[in-house]
Amino acid sequence: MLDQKLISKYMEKGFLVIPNAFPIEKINELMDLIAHVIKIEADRIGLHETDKEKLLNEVIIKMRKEHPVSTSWIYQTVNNSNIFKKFIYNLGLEETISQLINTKNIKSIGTNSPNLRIDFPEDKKNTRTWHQDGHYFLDNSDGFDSLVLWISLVGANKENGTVIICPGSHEEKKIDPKFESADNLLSEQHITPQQIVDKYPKIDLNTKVGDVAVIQMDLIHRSGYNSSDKVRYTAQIRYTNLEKDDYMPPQNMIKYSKFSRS
Ligand SMILES: O=C(O)CCC(=O)C(=O)O
Repeated sequence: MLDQKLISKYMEKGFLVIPNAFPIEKINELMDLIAHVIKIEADRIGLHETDKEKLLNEVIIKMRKEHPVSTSWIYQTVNNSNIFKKFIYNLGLEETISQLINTKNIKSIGTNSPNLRIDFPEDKKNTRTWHQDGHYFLDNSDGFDSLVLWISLVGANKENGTVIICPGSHEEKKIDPKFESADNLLSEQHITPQQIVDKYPKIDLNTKVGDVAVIQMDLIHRSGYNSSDKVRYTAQIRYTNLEKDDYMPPQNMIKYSKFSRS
């Protein structure tokens, strides 16, 4: 449960960092799973390694350079694994979420788009530029009815490209974005105009393993640049208030890609 002071801070700034939001064992179990999936693919292409840290960094970084399709397969495979779903749907933060999206009943929390992020050193292709998640997730129209939970699976900071936010920018509500349609590699983009971004100070979220950031749906934010030599692992899930009259439950389509792995 959050006290009123923290709730007021969230309402004013549009974000909150909750330190040590859940036991480290939960993160360890998920990181074991990620290393396990990397090992399945690494063994298949002849990159034999058993050390967890090496699998999570050196091996997957090498794979991305030499077998990029394999890293997409790993990403999608983790997202669909039993352990990832168990992790993301059992964070145990329902009371906090209910307070922040203001549901009358704790049962009235909807979810959308749980996903792992694997942010590689020096990558620019998969990072997100300035945006508001409210343009991508239409479950509720009011930014305070939904939020993004951003989970630090490793420590995140400026060096490894942590998320950068514009505190207070949620007050703008939804700003008309510049739209870029999807191409083969990138999904569609709703980019916040730079002149709006320039009005705000910027904060690089500094988080430790097990900390979570709560981001109001209209808050302007972006990915940083990972200039370290390690992968930045995070997980995200969106929560929505399904009591609201305008609540639209999303309908997910099952889509399969061929994954021509070498
Ligand atoms: O790079 C990040 O961790 C933030 C990504 C993000 O803002 C998003 O996926 O909506």
